[in-house]
Amino acid sequence: MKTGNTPVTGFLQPPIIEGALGDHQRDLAGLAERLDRRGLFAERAVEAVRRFEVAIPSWAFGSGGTRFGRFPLAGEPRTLVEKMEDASVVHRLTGGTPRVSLHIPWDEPDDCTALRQLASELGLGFDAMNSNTFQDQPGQSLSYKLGSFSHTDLAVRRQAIDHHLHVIDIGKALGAEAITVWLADGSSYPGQMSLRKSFDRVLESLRDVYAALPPNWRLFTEHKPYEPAFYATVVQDWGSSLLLAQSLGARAQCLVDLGHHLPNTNVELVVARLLGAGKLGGFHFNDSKYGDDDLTAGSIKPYGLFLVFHELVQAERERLTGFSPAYMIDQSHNIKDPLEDLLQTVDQLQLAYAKAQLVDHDALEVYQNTGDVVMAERVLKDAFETDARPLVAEARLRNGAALDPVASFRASGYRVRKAAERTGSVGYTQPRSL
Ligand code: LRH
Ligand code: MN
Repeated sequence: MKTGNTPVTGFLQPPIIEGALGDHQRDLAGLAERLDRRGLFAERAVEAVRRFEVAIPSWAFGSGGTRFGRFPLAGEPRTLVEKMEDASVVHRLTGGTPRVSLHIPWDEPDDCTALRQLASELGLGFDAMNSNTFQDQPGQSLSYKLGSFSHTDLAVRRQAIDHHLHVIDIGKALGAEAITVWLADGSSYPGQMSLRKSFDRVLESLRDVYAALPPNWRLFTEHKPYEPAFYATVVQDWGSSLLLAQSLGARAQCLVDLGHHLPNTNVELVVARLLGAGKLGGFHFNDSKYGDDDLTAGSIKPYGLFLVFHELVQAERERLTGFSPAYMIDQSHNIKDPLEDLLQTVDQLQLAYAKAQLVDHDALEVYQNTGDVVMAERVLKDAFETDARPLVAEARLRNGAALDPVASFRASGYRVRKAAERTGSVGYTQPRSL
């Protein structure tokens, strides 16, 4: 997580909504006075949100779709250049998304130098790269149908390793400093796959990728309980991911995709465990009701999202060793305008982070140490139930971004303009939501 305010440039001047500024200043003054009475500091929370940065996935600018269909949106980007244009709009309006996380080969650049140049003109950079051994590409010699790093055939594993080395090369050319490895590897029927040997083969293959990492790079392992494998996924849970990261070395860490947990899993506890092991590498933020639904962050379980950020803010305050999480979004937009969905998501992440800054940590420690359960819970609820939106709006304003990104986006007419400009079909394979 890079601190400091990345300058925001790009296409769009966030239109000021009539009267919004005055309302905002009154709301902020009222909140600051209330927080002051609770011995809390509005200013510190505003400055913390100003430094909060989250990366946008390159696969989330178009309308995703499910296996039951996709509903294209007029004006969705057709090329990687148009995706970067859209990424700069999200950064312009939120002030908090200075990097894009590319998925290869879905968004493989033809010319890395030109893309890097365009990105810097737009005030953007690149976050963790994403590999893809869960689909067979046209002309690929060996299939990943029965796995990639876990495949029993060394030639298939070799092909998958070479793909990761290729992704690292692209990332190096773009200035990225990490690679996220999510493997669809697994089985759908008992007996289909050796549960132990498949894991050993994954670790053996990852060692080759880890050995090829540039000195300043990190490797993130991403766990997922099921889909597309429906009986056993090789990297099924945080424990499997942690075993891999601990076996590989210091620059291997675990990435937590919030949607990759079975219903009722205590995700903030998973985060606390990985933090305690010094192995929390990053996040794929989203929300879900049932499975890996890739919904707008904070749309279903806002208190759960707050509790995750509570763990992160505590780690920040304690300057926990190895604490430098890569915050990224991973969503698929089936019914909302992808840009409005991303603007909502960034706003929800900024809000959860702001609320976590409002926890009275000293009081919480006292109540935890004295076993005062009710008061300890109330400390968290007081922060969560504080309407911290004026703090987030103020942070965006100070970053030159919009008080209300969705309202400004709509007022800008950007999508209407792009619908007129971006005629013709989408020029790249739009992933079905995964
Ligand atoms: C897998 C996943 C992974 C990405 C993909 C788009 O479900 O979360 O992080 O590669 O979605
Ligand atoms: Mn993910």
